[in-house]
Amino acid sequence: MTTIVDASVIVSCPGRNFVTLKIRTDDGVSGVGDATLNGRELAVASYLRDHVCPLLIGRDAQRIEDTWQYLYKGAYWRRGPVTMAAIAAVDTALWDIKGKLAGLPVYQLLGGRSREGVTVYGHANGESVAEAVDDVARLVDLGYRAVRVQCGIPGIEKMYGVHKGSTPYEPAGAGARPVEATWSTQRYLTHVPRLFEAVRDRFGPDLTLLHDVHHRLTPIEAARLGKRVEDYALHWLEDPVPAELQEGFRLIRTHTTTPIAVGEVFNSIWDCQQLVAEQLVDFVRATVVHAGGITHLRRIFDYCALYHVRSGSHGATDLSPVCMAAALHLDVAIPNFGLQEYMPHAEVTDEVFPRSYRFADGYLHPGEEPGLGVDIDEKLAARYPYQPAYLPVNRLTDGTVHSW
Ligand code: KDG
Ligand code: MG
Repeated sequence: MTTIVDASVIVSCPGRNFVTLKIRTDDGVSGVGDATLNGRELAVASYLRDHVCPLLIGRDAQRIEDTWQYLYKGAYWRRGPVTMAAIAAVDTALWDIKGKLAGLPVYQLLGGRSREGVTVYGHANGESVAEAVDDVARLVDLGYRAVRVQCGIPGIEKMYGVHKGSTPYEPAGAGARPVEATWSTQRYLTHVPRLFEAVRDRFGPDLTLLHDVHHRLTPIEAARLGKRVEDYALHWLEDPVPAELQEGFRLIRTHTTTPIAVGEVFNSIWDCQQLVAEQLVDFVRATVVHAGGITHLRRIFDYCALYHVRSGSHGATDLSPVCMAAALHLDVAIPNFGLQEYMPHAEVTDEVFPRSYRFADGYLHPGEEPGLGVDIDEKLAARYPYQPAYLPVNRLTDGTVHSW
């Protein structure tokens, strides 16, 4: 038996806030797990420190499934982003330890490679259509095979996914309160088709294109947009509506053949059970940190495979390099991999999280180091203390709170 002797939570802000769990065992092997929940970081840190870490001491580090069930069923209160991010961190760290003990990269423990590399999509954006089209060219030059495109909308001041400058896009704003943005569905629906018409004109039919609606439409509005952009053959239209109402996606499906991706905020298989079983979506975007770790995400993707639904994991910068490493081991192993989002982290983040995964020719490669191939430099992390930061709140022009 390999016994857990220590579990500590590291909250740090190298470029942005991250919560990381480090588990140590009696034979000197340690593992890391990401527990970052953007804008609610300290809630997960407390859940781990106050309620989970004490329970881990003395447990067998090799019993990953049993520990998962113990934390999930044993809490009585199931699911939810805070609980599932905490369980994910423990699960990820235990897979890291298991890989190191076996002397194998984690993907080998998941069945080995199903592909040579993990195809990723990058983010292109611009205030205007012309700027966004130029930004697509930048990504194509970097070797990306798939590109998500967002652009400013005339009359909407702060548009999701659009930013200036060369630093990575970061929607969470530092400060004690969220910034507020305004939204107009009418303006958005009029403008987006023009963007994709321009992108297809410049790049032709072969480039894989995606767009993130970021939960802002109703099902019938989403149906209208999906129908309107069919000629531009998007690979997916992401989060067209908030997905609490799973049956709402039937309405979208009835009207359009534009493929649908959903689920970056999902934290359990039950969030997509009906969406998948009724084949109402094409890609599930859950990822390791928010969906219960490698163990639970594997269960979600195996379930998806029965219904021709593929993975499309979330990979924004608020998921730490620990989450990205874990996602890549799963991506490279599962049979129904679709696409992986990749937003490179800031340099300072990469310094705090040394990692073996690397980008080449449009793919990410998890690397061959035993375990996940990622760690946290705790001394360096301590130089970047937590800073309050929140995601924006959205309002309609009359002041009504809308989904952001
Ligand atoms: O924390 C929220 C971000 O991760 C989210 O806004 C990014 O929608 C997103 C995406 O597709 O990357
Ligand atoms: Mg998204």
